[in-house]
Amino acid sequence: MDHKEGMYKVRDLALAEEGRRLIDWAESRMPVMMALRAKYAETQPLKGYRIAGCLHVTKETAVLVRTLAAAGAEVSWSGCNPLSTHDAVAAALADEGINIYAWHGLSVEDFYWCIDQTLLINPNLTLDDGADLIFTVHNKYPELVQTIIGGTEETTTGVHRLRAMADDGALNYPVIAVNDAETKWDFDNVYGTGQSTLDGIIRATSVMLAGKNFVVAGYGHCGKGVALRAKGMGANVIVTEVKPTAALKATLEGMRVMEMDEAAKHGDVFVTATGIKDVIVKRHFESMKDGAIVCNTGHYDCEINIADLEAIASGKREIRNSNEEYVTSDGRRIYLLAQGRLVNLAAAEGHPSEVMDMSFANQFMSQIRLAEMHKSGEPWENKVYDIPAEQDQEIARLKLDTMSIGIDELTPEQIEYMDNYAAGT
Ligand code: ARJ
Repeated sequence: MDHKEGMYKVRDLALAEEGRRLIDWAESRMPVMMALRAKYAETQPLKGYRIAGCLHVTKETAVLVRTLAAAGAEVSWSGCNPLSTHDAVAAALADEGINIYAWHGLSVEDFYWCIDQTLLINPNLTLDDGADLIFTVHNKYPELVQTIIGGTEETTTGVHRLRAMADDGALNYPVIAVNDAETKWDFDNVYGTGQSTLDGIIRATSVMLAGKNFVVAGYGHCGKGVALRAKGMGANVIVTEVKPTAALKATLEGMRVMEMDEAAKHGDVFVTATGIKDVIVKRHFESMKDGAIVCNTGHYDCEINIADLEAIASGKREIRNSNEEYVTSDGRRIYLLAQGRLVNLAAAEGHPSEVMDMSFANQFMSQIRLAEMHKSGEPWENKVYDIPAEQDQEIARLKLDTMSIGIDELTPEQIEYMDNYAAGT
């Protein structure tokens, strides 16, 4: 372990060169971020701001970190999941002078120690994925709230937590819900999760997906993405849901919908994508087929009740990377991937850079917006804010430009027609 007090703690600084190559590769796929970096390196909108971030330490996140630093910010960082840190990327960031506390496979105790360290810079902005950092600030270091002007949140689960906090009057500074940008949830959550989840399952198992009964729990944006891609690979997709409209959508999109109690008997592969705990529990494990593969792509590791699996297992062994074989007392083998943590980040590399390009453009622009709000001297309320619709269109337009895709423009006559409610048959 390489540790410099007040600066970094990473697995091995000697990995920095490998990490730099990974980040350079990601940069070559993230043209929107590179354009924003070039633009804001000139104007330094984040100069004088100290940002503490808690988000998966991947090559894509490193591009965000470099961009925040290029715009003038002082940055400190930790990972938001014990299994998603890429040690080479962490080493490269430490080597570039970023305060970073992250290594792969850390304990839950060390996870919170890392968050504590990132707060030593006395941040005035926070950047979360899952709200663990902002929650730590509120719970453990409430005095920091006085100098924090705002925060941003990356993911659905975090936005849920923050809205609940705001409803309780317990949120003590404004937060922008990056997740709720159209250029985030409609791309990252759907196509990002779809590809990276299958990538994680394939890396951990190498199984053929065609012909498998592939059970997806939850047909929100993430579950839908996974189901669509699994279907595209030739799997028979079964969806389980609690929400009637989501179940109907899944049905009309060609998925079979049934209760988990029934799906448990048929599934060859199970993926949870609900954001809710105890989606797969003891009675489900008890009815699964020999050889069933179980994993999660929701934010926290509570969707699959692992204690229940342990309770019915007579033994377990790691059969491959990110793949543990549990043998039940009646002799069936059940394979749990990535210890029930985000399979796409723990067993693969998370979403592809191309889609994180838009998610992180929203993060970056939202941090700048908070700094601008602060400079304007007109503070916001302690609420959860959406990103402005113009930001979505601007980022989408930038992305299209980098893909050399042109779109049409409305003529003045068309605009007039749209606004004219009197025009009918
Ligand atoms: C960093 C990633 C990556 C990646 O945006 C996604 C989200 O909402 C998360 C829930 O924790 C994960 C996050 N994500 C997916 N892929 N963050 N780098 N490559």
